[in-house]
Amino acid sequence: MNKYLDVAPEVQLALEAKRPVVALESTIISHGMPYPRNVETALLVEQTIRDCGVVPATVAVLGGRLKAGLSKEEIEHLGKAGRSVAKASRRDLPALVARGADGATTVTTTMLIAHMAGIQIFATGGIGGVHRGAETTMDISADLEELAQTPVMVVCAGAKSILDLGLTLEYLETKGVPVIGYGTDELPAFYTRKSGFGVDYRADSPEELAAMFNAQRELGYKGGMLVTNPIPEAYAMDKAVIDGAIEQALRESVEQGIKGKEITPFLLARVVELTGGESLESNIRLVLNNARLAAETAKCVRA
Ligand code: PSU
Ligand code: MN
Repeated sequence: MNKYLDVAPEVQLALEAKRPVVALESTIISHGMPYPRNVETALLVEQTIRDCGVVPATVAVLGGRLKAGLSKEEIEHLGKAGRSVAKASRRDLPALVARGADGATTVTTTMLIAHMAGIQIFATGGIGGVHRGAETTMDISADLEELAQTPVMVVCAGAKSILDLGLTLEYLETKGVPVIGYGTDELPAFYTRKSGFGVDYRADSPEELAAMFNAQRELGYKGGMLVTNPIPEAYAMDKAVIDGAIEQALRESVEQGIKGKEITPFLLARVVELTGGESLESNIRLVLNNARLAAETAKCVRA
């Protein structure tokens, strides 16, 4: 066990008994949604996982400790702190740990800490990827590198078109990360069910997803697997509405000179504002949908 890691007792008991656990990230709480919906959603996601008979482990850095499994109070603290909490990617952990500081974990650091704790499955909303214009900015999310080197299954709703989805898929292919569509041959685009880009493989049940992941582990791969689960039809957004909001948010980010780690949180928040909160409802629904799929899959994955 890493000396900086604290695994919550409930999570530790489940892991020791080889019962299923699903990890959850905390940047989605602090930087991905406004308070208090972020806290309500984080708790509802945990409850959804429990209702499937699986133990949730929300991940964060608190007082310099890497936490796998948070209390309600700790989730409330991160939700209230919002964007004032550090967004913690791989390069941030050494300083946060050394300083005893707090950090909200991205997909990258949630995978990293989940793996340290022995958790194999992680559910979230969307992942980071290759940004539009990356051929000049070199803005490529560390999430893709983590998928290349850490053996955790990430269940998401695809990627938002704030990213270049085609280049994101190319990057994942180069890194040898399998991209699986759940019940679809097409990469979902987060708010909408289709992107126009194909996935590598399709799986139609949690058992099938787990079989692919078990095989990947037993082949000795070091990297992870990306499962893309389309938003339920009833909550999908109108493509023209969401595309318009994303285009405007991207224009404003350029005009305002937003850079580095601020770009993704800026775009996420602007898209919510520009759609008058409609995108927030979709976002919550798709996260719950991913939590359910991750929990059902975790039950079939070999411990
Ligand atoms: N994309 C989303 N929602 C999110 C994020 C990305 O649709 O909440 C968050 C995740 O925590 C992800 C991080 O890991 O942003 C990626 O940030 P960056 O692009 O700076 O790597
Ligand atoms: Mn970036």
